[in-house]
Amino acid sequence: MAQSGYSNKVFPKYGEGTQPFTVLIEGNIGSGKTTFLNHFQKYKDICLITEPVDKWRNCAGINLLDLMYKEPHRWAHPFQNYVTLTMLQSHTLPTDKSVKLMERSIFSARYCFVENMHKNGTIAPGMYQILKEWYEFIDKSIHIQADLIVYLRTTPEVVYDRMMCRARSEESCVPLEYLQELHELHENWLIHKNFMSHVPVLVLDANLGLDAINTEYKKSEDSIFKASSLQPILVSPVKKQRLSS
Ligand code: TTP
Ligand code: MG
Repeated sequence: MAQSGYSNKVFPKYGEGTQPFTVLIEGNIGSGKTTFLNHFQKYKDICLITEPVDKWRNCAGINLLDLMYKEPHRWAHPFQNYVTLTMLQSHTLPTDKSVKLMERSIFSARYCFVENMHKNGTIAPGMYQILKEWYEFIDKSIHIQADLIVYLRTTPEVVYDRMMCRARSEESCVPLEYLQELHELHENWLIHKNFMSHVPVLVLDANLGLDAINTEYKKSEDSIFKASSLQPILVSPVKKQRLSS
């Protein structure tokens, strides 16, 4: 049966023209995405959006992240549905700032996590198909601003050690192989450019320890300010005190 109606008309996507220059911070689990974002707190005109992991750990009192790791065959699919919703909320969140910096995106959920769950059989073909159709529908109807991707590139062994040290309770069962699989998918996407090749990618060496990484962060600051034409203004010391109190 023919699809109804709209075939020749181009309708605007939801959220089109509402978002500022947007930088997506990507990289494996434990690569330092939150730390990277925190580095930009000192600037005035930047909207920082950390990942909605708190929502994933507390969805009306239910820890979906934990359930996903404990019973993946049952919970990975609803979990990824919720990730999609919460990421969309972040992508479309209104802001009057000139630049938005986001920890992850709907794209890493799709190209790395969901692909991996499909490949290793954690989600059944029907579940994968539902998520694919959601993504296709979103592509057509919702505007996702993406002007630059910062890839915090690591080796799986380094992030495995970090993940074990920070000891987020839900992740205690995550094996090194899982991080290796996710690493390959990040590499396919951001280095080999299998998807979204039109968005520029800035690659940083995120294996470095906290001291050395500051130089890498500085490099990225310059690139972000240049690409977005933002004149960086520091948050005043008084405000800074208020933020941290
Ligand atoms: P990350 O999104 O990698 O965030 P992080 O805070 O661990 O990273 P960083 O240290 O660099 O700040 O992962 C958060 C958790 O959510 C992790 O256990 C992996 C999981 N996750 C999924 O299972 N599916 C997804 O689609 C996403 C985005 C995360
Ligand atoms: Mg984080």
